Amino acid sequence: MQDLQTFNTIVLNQSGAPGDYPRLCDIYVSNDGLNWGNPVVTVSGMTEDEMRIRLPKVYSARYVKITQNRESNSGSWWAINEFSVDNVTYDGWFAAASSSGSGHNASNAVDNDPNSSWNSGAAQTGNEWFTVDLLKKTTFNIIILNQEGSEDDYPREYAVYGSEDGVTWPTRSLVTGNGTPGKETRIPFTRKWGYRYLKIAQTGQSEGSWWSIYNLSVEISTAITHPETNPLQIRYSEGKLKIINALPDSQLTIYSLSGQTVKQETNVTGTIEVNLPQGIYLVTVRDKYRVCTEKLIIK
Ligand SMILES: [Ca+2]
Repeated sequence: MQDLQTFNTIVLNQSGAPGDYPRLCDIYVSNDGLNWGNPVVTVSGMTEDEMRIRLPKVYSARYVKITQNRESNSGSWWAINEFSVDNVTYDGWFAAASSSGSGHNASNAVDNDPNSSWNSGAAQTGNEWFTVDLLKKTTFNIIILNQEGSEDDYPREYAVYGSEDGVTWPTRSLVTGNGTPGKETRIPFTRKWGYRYLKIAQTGQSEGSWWSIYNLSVEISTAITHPETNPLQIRYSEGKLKIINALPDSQLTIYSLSGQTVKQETNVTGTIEVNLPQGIYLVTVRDKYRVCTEKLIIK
């Protein structure tokens, strides 16, 4: 660009050939045009007149390189009518990902639109990551990954990292766990953390499922103060089950030894009367975060 430019957005105008958008591209910036380092962002294109590509932060650089990394199914070329950079003020969070499916950029997971989504564009191998810039240091004790439109695309295993600058990430994670099939994966923490930058690494494998996020949010939830220090417990005495530390919406199921459900109740807290014939049963109580199973012997 001949001189140093300050920018956080790259604009690719392709209005002359909207179908000739880059299917998947890596963007690099450099001060000398020789040393490029790692891509600052990876995005997938769409048929549109102009692609505005948001970078993870404001860069001061003279050189920009864009590599196009995916074959077009329709035999399209790649066209740019006009290239420019811009430095604009953003309100929303910034998100980036290790890869993106066509039309499913990382920004779709932080746009507050329940219908738009990011996905990894490929089956989970354990090497995916998703980063979010919350724009300021933010306190949270739960991360919620909404995956409502693709309920099987939950992260099989995850590790969450926090960073002060979005560049240096600690080797030690804040938490690890398994995602949940269904509408959302809730990632609870045993204490409150404050970070501006978050990274969720997907460390499990799935043969068929991609990883999708429709909406990512962080919250402080008073309902989950330290689930690990207040473990879910089940006790039985004289015809009554006592459920300890259950959260609202928890569900109790009693199974016979052959696996049949003999009793089911929702919103269990406190004490529950059990009127079952003599025998051995399994009792399970589950809430949003935990499952507790105990053997129940009725004499
Ligand atoms: Ca969305």
